Amino acid sequence: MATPNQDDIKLQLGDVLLVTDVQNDFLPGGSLAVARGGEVVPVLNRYIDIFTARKLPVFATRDWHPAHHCSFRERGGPWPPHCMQGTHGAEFSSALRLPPSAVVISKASTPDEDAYSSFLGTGMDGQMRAAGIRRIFIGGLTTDYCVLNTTRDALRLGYRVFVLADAIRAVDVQPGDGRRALEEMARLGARCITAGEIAA
Ligand code: VGL
Ligand code: ZN
Repeated sequence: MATPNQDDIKLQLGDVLLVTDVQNDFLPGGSLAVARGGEVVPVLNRYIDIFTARKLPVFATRDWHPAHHCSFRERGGPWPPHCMQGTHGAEFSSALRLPPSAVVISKASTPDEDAYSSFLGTGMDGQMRAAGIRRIFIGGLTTDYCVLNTTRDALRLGYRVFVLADAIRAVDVQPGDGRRALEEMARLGARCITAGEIAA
């Protein structure tokens, strides 16, 4: 059998779905709610169905801060308190249908360091390599922080990255941040796709 082409959008062994930070605090009603963040949930559920039907792995990341994390305003950081370990705000959306086999990656859990990339200090690269993963299909929250920084690191580490354009939303602290993040990811070599392209 011929080696599958790394750029072929057709799912293949070595592909992973990376569901990023679909946590209550980033969703409507949460302390750092992302505009229209809830819209990613049904779309991600569709991707989850596609990947699990093909027996491909699903990883799910969560922002997992201790109380008084350095990224919080009380410590001079940019954000309101959010995604504190063990709180309702840090839980995955109950509408997200993660499979029981999903590998959960917790990030930014050190009090004095922030981490927007899911690779930073999590061991995710090692876990993905051990699982034979070569291509990452990334969606979730937020386009301009975790998705952007994780994509940058993934590309640097040699993975192929497909950004799920229909399953991401931006914080947009500055209007246009999400659009610029998408442009940067594309410039760095990520490919933007939508569910219709792989569901066929
Ligand atoms: C994130 C804002 C604050 C993210 C984390 O994971 O995208 N954004 N903390
Ligand atoms: Zn955070």
